[in-house]
Amino acid sequence: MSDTREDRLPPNQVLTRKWPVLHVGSIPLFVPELWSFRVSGLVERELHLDWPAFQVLPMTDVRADMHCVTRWSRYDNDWRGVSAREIIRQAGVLPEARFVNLLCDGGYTTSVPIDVFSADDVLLATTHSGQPLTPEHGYPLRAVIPDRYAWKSAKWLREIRFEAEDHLGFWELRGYHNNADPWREERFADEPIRRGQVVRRGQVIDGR
Ligand SMILES: Nc1nc2c(c(=O)[nH]1)N[C@H]1C(S)=C(S)[C@@H](COP(=O)(O)O)O[C@H]1N2
Ligand SMILES: [Mo]
Repeated sequence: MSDTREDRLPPNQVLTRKWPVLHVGSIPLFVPELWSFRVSGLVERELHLDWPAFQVLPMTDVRADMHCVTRWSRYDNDWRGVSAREIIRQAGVLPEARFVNLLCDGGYTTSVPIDVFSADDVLLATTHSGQPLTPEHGYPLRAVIPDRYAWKSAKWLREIRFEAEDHLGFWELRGYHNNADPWREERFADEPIRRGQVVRRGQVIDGR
């Protein structure tokens, strides 16, 4: 796609050719011997992989645009990693699973409904532009969810949990929109959601 295609830039975004680094907290130290990746929750088979085991999973290439809610967009990011569909298949995700909760080194969390996670361009990425991710961009592993604002693309990913319930993540608990569709400009929640609230299918069902 060409950079000049008007329908490629979501509303009120600005194109950047640089690659900004954005996160809360500090970059976690990667210690290969201690690193593990877990797939848990409503699955037939929990996956528990060390770094060598993760790297031999089947890998897929995805070229995708990236849209941060702070209004920068970056086109044509070439990612390589394990597709979300491959994870779903290997773990045997159960039909009761409705949400995917993403947990990172350092405590950052976010979540998406399973249909968003199941899109064919969702990856657990290990490389960008043919090179291993740099530490500031998520080395060794990050989520890439191109159809949502980039705060859903969790860096330093360590676990994904398939669950019936949604657990609001770091930014979602701080007033950001839980759905985060850049084309609909879902930047902020109409009503901030409080810690402890339970949300199912986007509806608050328990307002403790
Ligand atoms: N673990 C973790 N992942 C994170 C964040 C974070 O604070 N912690 N920030 C998110 C936000 S707001 C954005 S815009 C992207 C930025 O990714 P980049 O630094 O590779 O550009 O990472 C997302 N993933
Ligand atoms: Mo962001």
